[in-house]
Amino acid sequence: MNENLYHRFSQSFPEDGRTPVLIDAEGVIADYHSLDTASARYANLLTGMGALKGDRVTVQVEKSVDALFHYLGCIRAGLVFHPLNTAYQEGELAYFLENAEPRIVVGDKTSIAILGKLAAPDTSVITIDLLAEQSLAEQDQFETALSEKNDVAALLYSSGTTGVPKGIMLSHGNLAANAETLVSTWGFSGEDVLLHALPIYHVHGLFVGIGCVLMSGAGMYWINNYGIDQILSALPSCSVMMGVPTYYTRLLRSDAFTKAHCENMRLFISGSAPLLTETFEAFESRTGHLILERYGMTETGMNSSNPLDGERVAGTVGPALPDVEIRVTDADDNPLKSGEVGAVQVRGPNVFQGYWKLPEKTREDFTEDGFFDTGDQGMIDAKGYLSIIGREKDMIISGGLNIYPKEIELLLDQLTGVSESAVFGVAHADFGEGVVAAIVETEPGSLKNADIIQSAKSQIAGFKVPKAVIFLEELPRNAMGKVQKKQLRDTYKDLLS
Ligand code: MLC
Ligand code: AMP
Repeated sequence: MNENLYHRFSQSFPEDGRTPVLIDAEGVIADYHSLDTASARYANLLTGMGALKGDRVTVQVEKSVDALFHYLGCIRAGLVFHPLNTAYQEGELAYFLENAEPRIVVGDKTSIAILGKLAAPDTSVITIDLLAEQSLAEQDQFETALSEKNDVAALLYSSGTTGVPKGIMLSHGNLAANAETLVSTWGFSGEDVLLHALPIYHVHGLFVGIGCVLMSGAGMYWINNYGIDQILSALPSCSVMMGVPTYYTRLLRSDAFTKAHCENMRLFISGSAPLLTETFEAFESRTGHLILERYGMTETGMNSSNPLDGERVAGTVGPALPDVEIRVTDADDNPLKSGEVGAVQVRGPNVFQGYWKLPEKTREDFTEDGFFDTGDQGMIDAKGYLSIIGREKDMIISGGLNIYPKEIELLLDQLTGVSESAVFGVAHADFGEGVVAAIVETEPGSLKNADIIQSAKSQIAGFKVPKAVIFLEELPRNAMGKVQKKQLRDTYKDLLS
């Protein structure tokens, strides 16, 4: 059997190819037949450019319909799709291009010059616009590549506590199994229209959103950039919405948002960051809907979800998905009893194939009996519902995007006049958590906040740039010399709210 993700999707496509798959404010953008032929043309074009099964295609482009068709073309051709956040700057991109060793690099007008400069000499570097134009000359049929379950379909990077990004290898089997489980857990069908406003360079928008739609023959209302007016005008045409918590807090802050917008909606899903109980409650009282919170990560796809039909409990991420095992353990990987807090570990067909070129690190993160250690701390209650209590990893989640303090600290420490720094997260009214940098100067009084922020802005993606900088005479440390981030978080907890 062909385990290629696109092949698995295509088995759920509606019989009538004229069924809409993409709509927007103007009407139908694409039906299933045109999605199939467009992805075939991209697959023909990419293979014609010399890309072979398993080759990486690195992509840094704004969200668009062409970007979606190109993604599906890569999958169909058995190529490894490697998407990058469009906010990444030159210094960040250099590492990804060197490490992933792509055969083809795709950018857009704004990024192509830098991508071209950074790519290895034998790489094809091309804009998505030119690809789209050239694809029109290709055959609109393509025999989807034969893939095995464990063949890698996508490579997504996550930074990690050392500040060096790790490539996460996700297979066709991982992505298909998770999409199928989510379709049945959340009751997706051909009747659904998903409000798709998430970026398509992360797991949430790329695999969860698109995966649920294509694995059930549903439709998507396609929004390239999250904007409150677009969401409000889209909602009445939709039945399901997916978002990070910021999407919901922004909706609640809009006085124009009422129950009437939700008349056709059956489900609001939140994930990628903790949803505050106050958001859950305010949303219920405004709309009558209980937001369904689920939990996942790039390495594993989705692991747990509050139920579609049963009780949705605020502050929890629900029971494990049907084919996923979740346990909470002590430091020696021994399972703990319900109610006890420990490491969250996961096993199942959703769990990734390993870190790209890092077999040692992969071994470290799996237990002997095959569970992946997520780095999250949690607790499972007597009903089997998981709560995420904290993180063992030093990580900030801002507006659903992960930021690893080490990476920012390494950058700040290199600035002239900085002796040392500590980066931590505090509550932020819009983004859930916001980045704060504490800096010790080599000469007290010599640096200005604005200069530090400006330097950071010129070197790293905007979402990682500290929202506030504070100057300290020294960093708080324990007897072992370790910086006390908890103390910093507690002292400055109201700085950004
Ligand atoms: C943008 N900015 C952010 C930010 N996004 N700052 C902190 N955190 C963020 N997430 C900054 C910009 O650099 C800019 O700074 C200013 O805020 C406004 O930028 P913008 O582009 O206008 O912001 P906006 O379009 O409003 O974007 C905010 C957002 C977006 C929340 C809509 O970040 C978003 O779509 N987040 C979702 C990310 C996502 O898909 N996560 C899933 C990961 S998968 P300045 O200084 O220049 O003004 C995963 C697994 C799982 O985690 O379980 O799902
Ligand atoms: P990423 O590495 O971007 O895939 O982010 C995954 C991390 O996001 C997880 O390890 C969790 O720490 C966090 N996360 C995802 N969903 C939730 C949720 N519903 N509640 C709390 N944390 C979450």
